[in-house]
Amino acid sequence: MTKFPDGGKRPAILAQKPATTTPAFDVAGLGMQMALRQIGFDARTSVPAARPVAAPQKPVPDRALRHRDWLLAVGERQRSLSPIAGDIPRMRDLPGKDFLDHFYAPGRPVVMEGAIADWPALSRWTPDYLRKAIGSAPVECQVGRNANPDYELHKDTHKQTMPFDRFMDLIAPGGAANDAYITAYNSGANAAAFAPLFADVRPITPYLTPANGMLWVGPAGTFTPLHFDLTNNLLVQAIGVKRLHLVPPSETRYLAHNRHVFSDVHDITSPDHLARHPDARNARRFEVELRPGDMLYIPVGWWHQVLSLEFSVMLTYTNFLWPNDAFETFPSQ
Ligand SMILES: O=C(O)CCC(=O)C(=O)O
Repeated sequence: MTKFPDGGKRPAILAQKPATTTPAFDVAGLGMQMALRQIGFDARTSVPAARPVAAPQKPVPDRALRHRDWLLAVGERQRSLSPIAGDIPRMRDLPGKDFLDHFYAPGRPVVMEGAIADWPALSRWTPDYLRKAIGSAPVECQVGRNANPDYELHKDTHKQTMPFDRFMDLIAPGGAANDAYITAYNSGANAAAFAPLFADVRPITPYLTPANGMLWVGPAGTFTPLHFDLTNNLLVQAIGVKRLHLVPPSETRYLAHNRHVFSDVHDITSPDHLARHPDARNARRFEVELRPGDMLYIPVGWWHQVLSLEFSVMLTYTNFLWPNDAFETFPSQ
């Protein structure tokens, strides 16, 4: 913890990469906070309602689009000057107010290390425990993904329902790898089967309203290709390690974005994919390892791809304390 001149305690920022020395947590600067106080602004009491997002009535001219891309590129380069604004920091004990001010509202990702260290799930959710708790209750999962390079775009065609213990047999070591995965997309159908597991989790009160998360269960080797979400998302890692690559929305022009929320560059780390989409080499990207107990905030519009390095159980949440309705105005055409 870093003690600040106003007596407030703020969490220390942790190094994203061991080689980088990171400064004490001075987000947005005390100077800015003092200036805001001088004009009577107190973030603790004033969280303004989100302004509506209006779609333009006429097509946006090419010139305006070129200016927009220029401005996005300049902004990203400017952010890269700062290890806080321009990186994905790893934090501990991040109060809700600091999360809102420095990450949720500005739309910057952050890892919150050890944020769910007190959840019984972390020690309990072994494959054996899950088999006992859920048994042969029917669960919906995504299956047959190996046969279709666009398994995420066509996710409806990969839905299948089977007893949970059969799913666990399917993904046992040496088994399905990326072929079978229980994802958030299946969570509506799986609420009853997974209900016993929610005795092992705790509410995340600084950031979320009370609601169950959406469960992702899969073996080492599941891969979710490069895409962005239409909501702000909180990824909460209970079991296993996942490796994510994130790309800021400002880099979209490099990512062959032709279909819905997906990039034609499925894997931005793959030499083959980069050879097919050489522009993607120019995109600024960040690697994040999410370990048991960690949470990652991914703001709406941030590209990400996710690889499970081990058997993994993760939850995702979108029920933030603050507005999260960007999907309502997404221009899908
Ligand atoms: O963990 C995964 O495989 C994908 C998670 C993800 O992309 C998401 O929640 O948007």
